[in-house]
Amino acid sequence: LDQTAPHIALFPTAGMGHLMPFLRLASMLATRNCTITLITAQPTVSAAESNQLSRFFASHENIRGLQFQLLPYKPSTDIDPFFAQFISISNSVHLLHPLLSDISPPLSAIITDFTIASSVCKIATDLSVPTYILITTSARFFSLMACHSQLVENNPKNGGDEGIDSIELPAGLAPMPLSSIPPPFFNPNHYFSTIISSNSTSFSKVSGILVNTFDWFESKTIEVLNSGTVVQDLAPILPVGPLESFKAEQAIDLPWLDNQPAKSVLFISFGSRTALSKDQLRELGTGLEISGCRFLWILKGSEVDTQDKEAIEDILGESFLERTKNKGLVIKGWVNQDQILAHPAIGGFLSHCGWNSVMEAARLGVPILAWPQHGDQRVNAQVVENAGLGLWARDCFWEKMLVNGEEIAEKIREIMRGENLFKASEVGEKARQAHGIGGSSDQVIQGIIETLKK
Ligand code: BUP
Repeated sequence: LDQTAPHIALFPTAGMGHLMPFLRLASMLATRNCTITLITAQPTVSAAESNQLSRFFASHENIRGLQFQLLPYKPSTDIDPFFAQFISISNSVHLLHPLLSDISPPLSAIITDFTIASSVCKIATDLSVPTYILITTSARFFSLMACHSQLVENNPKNGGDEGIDSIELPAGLAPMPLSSIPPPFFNPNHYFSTIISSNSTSFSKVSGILVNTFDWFESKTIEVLNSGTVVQDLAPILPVGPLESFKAEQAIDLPWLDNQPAKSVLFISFGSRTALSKDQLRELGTGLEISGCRFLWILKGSEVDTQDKEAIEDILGESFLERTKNKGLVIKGWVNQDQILAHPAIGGFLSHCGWNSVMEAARLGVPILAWPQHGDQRVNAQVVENAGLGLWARDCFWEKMLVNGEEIAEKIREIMRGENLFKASEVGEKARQAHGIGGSSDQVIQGIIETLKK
């Protein structure tokens, strides 16, 4: 046993988009001989989270779980259940102090999700333990969060500046199209905004800000953030991505996919928390049919999986399934996305651009057809396009309420026509270099471990 090996506690919050990168980081640090405690807030919001946690602990006997029972919390207004969980965890976090003060061996650091960073930072300071944040979105979206208070103060919408189409960001950061910024960002009373404002104060107090991205992919943004000119005393930005999947991420068993030609299938998923309207789902079905393209579609009917009860045929219609049975497969429920993206039959990914999905596609060199919906997704879609990983058809996949099947078909054909339009395989090569031995992200992770060795 390495006596100097650090003991690191990781504390994710709610939603698979926040949980997955924490599990991947925990697994990776454990393979590098760190002692790992994973704090899990109970109860979880979705079944996907509790199932994933069970699988993770079953396959990582060396990682300790610390179940953290939350105090009851009833939000006064109707809010997103995942946001409610962020607040509930923050409200309960003081109860963590006694659980962590006695832990053995003593903690070397806590890595927390951004959404609870301020409260965790307070506890960690009391325990004399350094805090790190793991950011689960792009460095580009992080730069917006870092400048949140300045941007809200100078809110161009408040000033009535009609016609403004992009806003200036501080010191060397590229201007941001106003339409890419989610409207709740500018509303100081909205939970989206209060979660950012109450936690961004910790950016100057923590020892480092890990981001699931890699130098090559977002080099300019990372460089500017680390130049010290954006926010005073901003902790160092530490790109550690793309985080790799761990061995027990449920194997896929899809004989249909195994029988499809190489790079012929479009994979479709809008992530774990985004459900398109029923009308839009049907138009997407029409688009797939018109395109004639093979597809594997993970269908999601409601925001939280435990409420997702409707059968596939009730959403898309029996006749659609019958007509497309030789071309495509529609699945409801959890599948291992990372393994699907790694399958040789997959040639493109129609994605909402949740950041984990983007990093998985980057690591596996799969071109993305971006159809962002809300939150950070439009900013992420722009990063995808700038890096050459894919296409964001703004005019089509955005401006209108309902995108019709004809338009969707055209974009699907465009992305599936071939990699020569994009440089997805080059991106994959750069991503593999970054997390391979001696690569930029590998060096950052090794540097953090060395710093934490006693
Ligand atoms: Br759905 C689904 N299987 O069936 P994102 C998702 N995932 O492995 P989101 C599966 O969950 P936020 C499924 O590979 C990714 O690691 C997927 O995270 C995995 O989007 C993660 O892509 C989903 O960031 O989260 O769920 O919308 O809103 O937090 O970005």
